[in-house]
Amino acid sequence: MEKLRYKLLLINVIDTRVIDDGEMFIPLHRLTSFQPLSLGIIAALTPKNWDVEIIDENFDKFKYTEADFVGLSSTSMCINRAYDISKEYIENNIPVAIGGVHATLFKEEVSQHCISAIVGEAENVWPQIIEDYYNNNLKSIYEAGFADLSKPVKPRRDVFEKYDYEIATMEFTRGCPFNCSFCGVPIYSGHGLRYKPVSTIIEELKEIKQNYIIFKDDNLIGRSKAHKERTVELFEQIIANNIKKDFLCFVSINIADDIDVIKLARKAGFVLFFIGIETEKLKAIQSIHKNINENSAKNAYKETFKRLHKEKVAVTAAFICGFDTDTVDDIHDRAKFIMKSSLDTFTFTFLTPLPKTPLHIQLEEENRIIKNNYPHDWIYYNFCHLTYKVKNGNNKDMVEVINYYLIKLHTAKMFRKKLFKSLLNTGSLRTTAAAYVFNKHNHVFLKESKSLLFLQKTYDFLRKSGLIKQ
Ligand code: B12
Ligand code: SF4
Repeated sequence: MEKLRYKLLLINVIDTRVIDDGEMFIPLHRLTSFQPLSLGIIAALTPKNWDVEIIDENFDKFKYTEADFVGLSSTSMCINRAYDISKEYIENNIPVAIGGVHATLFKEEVSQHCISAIVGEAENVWPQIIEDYYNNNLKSIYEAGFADLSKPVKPRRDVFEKYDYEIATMEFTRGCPFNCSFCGVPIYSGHGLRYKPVSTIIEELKEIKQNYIIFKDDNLIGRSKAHKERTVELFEQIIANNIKKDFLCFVSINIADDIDVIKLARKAGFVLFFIGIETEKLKAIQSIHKNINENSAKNAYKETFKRLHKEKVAVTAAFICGFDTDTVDDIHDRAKFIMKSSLDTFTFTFLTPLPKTPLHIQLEEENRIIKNNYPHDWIYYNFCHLTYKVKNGNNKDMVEVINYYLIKLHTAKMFRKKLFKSLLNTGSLRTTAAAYVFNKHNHVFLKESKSLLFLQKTYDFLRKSGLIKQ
């Protein structure tokens, strides 16, 4: 007899194994883990006679849980753990589907470790997968392609209630029109920008209870005038609908070109922009085809940071180490730049030739990839390892200097100094608090800092009592 109710288990797979001496990988701090939207979307696509449970490994280590069907979402660096989890279920005759970046890039590899590998976006295939499950006819590979975001699936946010996410996740677009050689986004999410209707975003925003919301879009501002107009419409509608939240988002540096757009963004509640600065050296920027940064880099990004700060917007600047133009001295310079510059928070990681990117293809052609025992070696592609042979000097010196600064830059003292500067530069407690929240997971020593925790509690109190508005 057919069952009346089924159980679907969806897992956001995070591999936090420590692998080498060089390992500096920090799992996301549970308070800054963002809701995994993919799982909310799959839950929404699942028929009502299914109970859906999620496990987010940023919070909970996976323990075997009974289910009728299991869906795993994984990046490349976590895929070995996804294979281990999948094996456990398949041994118990429970079918497993794996989707996400890695399955999209390596369907043949992934399909050997599960029942169904999903290439692309769940919206197009999940209802069919459920049908095939009922008919015991699951295919080994599903080619889903890109979803039509003009008819978006509203993620089921009730499944996130299991965890206390401090930051809710939203998405307006998918894809990125730029071509940075180290980045997988144009390959994986597409080179054009696909948009959800602004009205859907507003509807979703009205239902979110968290104060902090991150737009997970790869690049919320895009490149062209038409892109800018869509983003401006989003800002305007947030204001018109009187939505009072603190927003964080990822943007390219051209957001700072237009002061009116910055003003509008801040009025809508966008208090922090995460920008791929990558390096302060012009020649390195040119080597990775990040042309959009060239002008701003010429004056060490000073003007850009100043414009944003003047409008009370904080900057999280992402830095990368190990470009072909980089020497050990360049890494010293990069770290000094981070310490001195007015940027509010930062990330500092190893250049990682993500699979199928132009950078990976180039290094493979030059026979310089050293972590290539796949699938095992995908675990090294977590931005904490050198997976290729550096061009200048040797890997040992490069790893040593990067690790040295990883520790030196991530101290409570540095964090306090940056926060103090944020307050001074932006004159806004609200903006400074957002910078604090976003970067918490980046600072392992933070837990030791009682003064910072005291400040956060005080700020939360002031915000809740309505004393902080700007
Ligand atoms: C937001 C984001 C983050 C957030 C975390 C979000 C979260 N809660 O997981 C933050 C900023 C913390 C982050 C961190 C990192 N990230 Co990140 N991140 C993203 C980003 C921009 C969006 C992901 C997202 O939410 N998409 C929205 C949802 C709806 O789409 P989706 O997840 O792709 O899911 C769809 C399909 O893939 C599919 N699908 C997914 N899973 C499943 C499962 C099943 C069963 C099925 C059927 C379908 C399916 O259907 C979904 C709906 O359409 C992507 C870029 C991108 N364009 O995807 C990078 C990306 C995933 N990140 C990446 C990386 C490398 C990292 C870091 C290592 C970076 C770093 N320097 O430290 C860390 C690792 C953190 C960790 N511990 O895992 C890479 C991964 C590359 C790879 N080959 O694996 C990406 C692709 C960016 C890039 N540069 O290429 N990231
Ligand atoms: S601008 Fe950002 S998301 Fe777009 S290709 Fe470059 S690094 Fe990737």
